[in-house]
Amino acid sequence: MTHILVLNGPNLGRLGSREPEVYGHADLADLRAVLCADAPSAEIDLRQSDDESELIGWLHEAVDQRVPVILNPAAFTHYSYALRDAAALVTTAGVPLIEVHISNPHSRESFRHTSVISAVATGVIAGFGFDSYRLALVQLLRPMPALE
Ligand code: CA2
Repeated sequence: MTHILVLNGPNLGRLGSREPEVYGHADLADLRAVLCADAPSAEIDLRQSDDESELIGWLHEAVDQRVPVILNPAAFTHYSYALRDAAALVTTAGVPLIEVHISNPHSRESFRHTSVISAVATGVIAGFGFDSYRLALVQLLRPMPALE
């Protein structure tokens, strides 16, 4: 069974409770249900932490177990070099890591326009609500074409 880690950073555990105009009304339990319904034959392992070191530990786990990652780094996106280094460990090991955002950070405050993660991610999907995660999942489940 394909195992996929869906990692969520700080404050995303509060989804559904505030700022619905930006983040919608659904919470992480709803997101887990949507992703599991999209990919019934995959093991969707959705986690959230407000703690940078816990997120880094989960990325180390992804490297060691070679598990593809969908990562919403939340505010750590914009300044955490430690999370960036851990994300780079994943992708340099040849394991895909897709950075996702519910909102489009580029249409918001200027501090959100910088991602220290994007340059080491396999790809980035932002601005489509929970569909950002669903699109990332589709991509991770696609058979990978052989490189020329
Ligand atoms: O759009 C995204 O997914 C973000 O990663 C969300 C982060 C934000 O810092 C990034 O710039 C973009 C913030 C998550 C905060 O989550 C909340 C949840 C409920 C209510 C308020 C905030």
